[in-house]
Amino acid sequence: MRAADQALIVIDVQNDFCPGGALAVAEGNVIIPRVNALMAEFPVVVLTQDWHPPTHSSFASNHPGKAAFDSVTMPYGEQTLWPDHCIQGSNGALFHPALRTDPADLIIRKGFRPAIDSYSAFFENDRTTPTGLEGYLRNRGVTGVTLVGLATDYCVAYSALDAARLGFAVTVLLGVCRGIDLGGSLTRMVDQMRAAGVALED
Ligand code: VGL
Ligand code: ZN
Repeated sequence: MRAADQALIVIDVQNDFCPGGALAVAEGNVIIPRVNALMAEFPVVVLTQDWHPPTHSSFASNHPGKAAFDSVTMPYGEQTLWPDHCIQGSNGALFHPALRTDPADLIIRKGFRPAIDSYSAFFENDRTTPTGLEGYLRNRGVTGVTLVGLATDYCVAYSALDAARLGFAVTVLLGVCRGIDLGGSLTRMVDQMRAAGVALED
């Protein structure tokens, strides 16, 4: 068991990000056995769940004339548009059936406000609206976080960068993540994580 101040944060291991899902990440399901094994090693375990209303502004379907993977300018900056995914209450929003959820102490949902997307588990895409996760971790005495899950270059990377900015010691286990890689985003975000002092391991 890791030290009492170490948390595992499992990002978005949901049906829609696994093969066959609406925003499938190649091999997204392959990481699940390692995620399950890791949960037994950490005294604090958090799962995140992307959780959008059907009217969500990150969906291309809500922007007439736009297609999935186009981008638009929102009040908070550039926003990539996605296929409809992780709609609240849908099968696609459920955790993958092979993911063990019993070991989780907390499940944090994000992306539920129609007007703003939330890649990070800590802040929405304006980088200022908190999800509450920081307070939870601090109240539990957590100083170090290890991140795994989907997708490496979006929700995992944004979460890791925010955690580093907040002063947590951050490790990302790249072998227990899979990426979307849109226009070179995987290399770009891995470089950003390294530059921010995130420990990158397998
Ligand atoms: C994610 C794009 C849109 C992710 C979530 O989990 O990385 N990516 N919503
Ligand atoms: Zn999403």
